[in-house]
Amino acid sequence: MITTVELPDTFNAASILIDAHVSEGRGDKIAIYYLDQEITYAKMAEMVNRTGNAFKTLGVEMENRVLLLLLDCPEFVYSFFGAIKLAAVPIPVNTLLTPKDYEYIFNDSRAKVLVISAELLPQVEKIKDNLKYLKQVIVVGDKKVDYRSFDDFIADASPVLNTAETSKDDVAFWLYSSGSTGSPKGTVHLHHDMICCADLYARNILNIGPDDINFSVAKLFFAYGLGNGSYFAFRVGASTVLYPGRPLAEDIFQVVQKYRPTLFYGVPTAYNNMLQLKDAEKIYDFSSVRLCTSAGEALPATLYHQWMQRFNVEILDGIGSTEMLHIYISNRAGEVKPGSSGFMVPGYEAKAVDEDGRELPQGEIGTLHVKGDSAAAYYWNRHEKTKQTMLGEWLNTGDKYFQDEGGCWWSVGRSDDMLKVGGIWVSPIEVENTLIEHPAVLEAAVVGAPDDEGLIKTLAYVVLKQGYQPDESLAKELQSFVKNKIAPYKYPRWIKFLDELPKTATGKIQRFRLRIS
Ligand code: 3UK
Repeated sequence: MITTVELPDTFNAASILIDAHVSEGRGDKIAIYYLDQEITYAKMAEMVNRTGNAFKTLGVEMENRVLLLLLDCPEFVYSFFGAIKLAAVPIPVNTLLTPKDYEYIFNDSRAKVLVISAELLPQVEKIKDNLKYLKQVIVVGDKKVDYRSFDDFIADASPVLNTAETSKDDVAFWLYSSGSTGSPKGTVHLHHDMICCADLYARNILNIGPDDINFSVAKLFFAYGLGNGSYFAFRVGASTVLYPGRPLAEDIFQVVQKYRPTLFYGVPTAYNNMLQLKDAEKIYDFSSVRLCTSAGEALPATLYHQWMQRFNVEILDGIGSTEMLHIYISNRAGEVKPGSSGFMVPGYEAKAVDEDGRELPQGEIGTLHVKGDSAAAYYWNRHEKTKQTMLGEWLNTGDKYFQDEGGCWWSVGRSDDMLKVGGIWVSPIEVENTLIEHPAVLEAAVVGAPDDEGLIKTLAYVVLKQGYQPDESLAKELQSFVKNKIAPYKYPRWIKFLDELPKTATGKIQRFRLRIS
């Protein structure tokens, strides 16, 4: 087990993740599978250098930010590590946002250069007159008359690039945290952070090695996807499959069948959608996958069991965040506790605290604070938020958790989602997980709503599976179903049927949109 990650004071993440493979003789190994291309470590290192040199010609210097608004593709990797090798600061941006969001992020970051997928250009063109700092746009994909193409941009750039002299604590990249309320926050990560996550989580928990092929349903712009789809593989000389399309269930299965990944990184919604495909386990070959992971939101136990039964491979649920960069509490292969987040990843520490920040005894629900070397240094230009979240060595996750007698951590929702009904905590997640065990229910979101007395009770929004009709008798049936499965006081006093649930761009249910005050 690796419990501490030692790095020299002078350190650049691109040296270990990109250049070491060539200097240590692994240049011919495949780093990236993309459509019909197989990109070796040598080719990747050359393209990283060319891209870094091309950034220099635009005047990009140490500490300058570069925005990446890219679908998953090799140019993402070249731009990300090309910038890092220069000591510039790449900022991968969520590709599912609105023009208004881009206006905020681009101006907040003050980046002068944007690398963008051609498909996403229309989203930015709508707001281009409002962008105060952006000067140069490089387009990946179709050639656009008004813009410089990525291919032209790097065509004459030298394939040799010296690594900038960075310290292990230099800023390496930012990620904007999606946040269900308020503006997104530029979360600042340092050069040592990626190595820390790769060693503590991917090597310790997934036992990742050079023969692994990684495929992440979560995209590279997401902190979860960035590790899964890039630096986990590059830490150990393994391969990654990059897929630019939307993660529809059939397409995910087809990607798996084509590239035969050994590690599959999903999110609960994706597993749920994949399970909705009748006979998928008979139609598609999933046998190359030795381990699946899940993060982003808690994986309900029923999904774990259904998946296990049909695909015979474990899903390791683990909790991570943009701030911690990757997963710090996770289930272990062979020892999964379905419905839980699992145990501490070696090298991290956690505690559940009360409102005054005092550590609570085992078994009590509190706010989860976590400590570990991959934690973000601060939020850009958000001093108050930084002070509320980064508490010295500890980081306030805003999640409600408790630890059982065995040391396993269980999520009971976000601080702001937890409900007190009749003075007792009710976890909306527990009620939701119970509802989706009912054969008619596809998805559920539970929120607090006031009754005639102004007391908070639970209200469940339910999306039905195809073939089921919403009516009063089904609502009653669902209520008694919950009453019979968990503590009766937790049953939803009201059931409302919806066609779909409001979700963030990354697929999390937005309970706050459903709340009635
Ligand atoms: C929630 C979970 C229960 C939790 C992420 C893995 O999701 C990631 O990052 P975000 O910044 O959101 C963080 C918040 O999402 N959450 C995530 N995973 C779980 N809740 N069980 C889980 N397994 O509220 C957390 O604070 O979008 C996940 C790796 C890197 C990540 N950035």
